[in-house]
Amino acid sequence: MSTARAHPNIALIKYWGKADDELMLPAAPSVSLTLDIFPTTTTARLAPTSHRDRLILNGQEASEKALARVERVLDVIRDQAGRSEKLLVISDNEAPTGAGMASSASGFAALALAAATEYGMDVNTAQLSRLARRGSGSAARSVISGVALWHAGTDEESFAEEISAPPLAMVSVVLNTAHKKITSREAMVTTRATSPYYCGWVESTRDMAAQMVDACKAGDMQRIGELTELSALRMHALIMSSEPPIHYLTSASWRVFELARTLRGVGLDVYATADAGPNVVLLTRPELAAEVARHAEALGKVSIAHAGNGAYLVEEPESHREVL
Ligand code: 2P0
Repeated sequence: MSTARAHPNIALIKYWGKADDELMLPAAPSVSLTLDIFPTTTTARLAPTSHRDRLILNGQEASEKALARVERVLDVIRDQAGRSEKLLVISDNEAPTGAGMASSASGFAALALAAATEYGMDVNTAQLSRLARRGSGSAARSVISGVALWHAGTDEESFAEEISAPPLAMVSVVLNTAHKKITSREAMVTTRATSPYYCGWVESTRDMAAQMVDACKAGDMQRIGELTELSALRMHALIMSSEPPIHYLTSASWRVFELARTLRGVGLDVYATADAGPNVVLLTRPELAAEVARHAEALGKVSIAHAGNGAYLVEEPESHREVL
């Protein structure tokens, strides 16, 4: 059996829209920070006598929908490995429910490494990133440690790689809002099909990603922060311009964006970003994280994260051995 671990990532330059829905190719590059909190640990074991893969997620037999998504990725891996045996997959997420951290990025990054290893493949990080991408676009980035640039382009070209960056911290602010969730995948399709701003978004994201790489390499915290907030605001403006409109940010979210502006007003490097939901994440310097968290505590439940490792192999946990 083979066990791998991976962590969630938060995009500094957002991915929103695919160029190819089947190959999971993004319309534009994106840049993210892999975090050091809420890992997913996934064990894969060959099940040569089974006719179907099996998935146990957080101790429970997974839904047909979740299993089908995993099977699609495993089929790609089997094809490349020249293998046909099915797998038993056991996966556990440490993100508490409602933590506002989607587990698909860490989940598919850990799955790709565990499964490729179990099939005897010797994959480098670029290959692994391409495989993880087939499960969820953002998973391509969770394979990578620290700051990752995920390239757009062809199947071969579209993988994430590490880029040099200064130390960064993120303070996630989970807001207490009941919110009807439209999945990113569905919302991306609606946006692409209906927003008149979509082409502008894709073009400006190419430009922001290039600027972000330069700012990271130069260690320019202010520019990294400005671009991070700009990309998030442009993405949400784009999403709101879909027909029918899609709203992820709430008045509580905007209060956290306001807090970032207020703190910048007193000279602190604090910038806000948000994904496909109401929760907001504050990007800052590691030495400011505790202070930023104190300021944000009144607005939501805070957790502090720093740069984390990409996907790596670990010993299988006792709980997985019991299932096996
Ligand atoms: C991101 N998001 O760059 C953007 C910002 C959400 C908002 O990547 O369809 O779960 O599986 O490729 O990766 C979430 O979308 O979508 C995402 P699929 P995914 O982090």
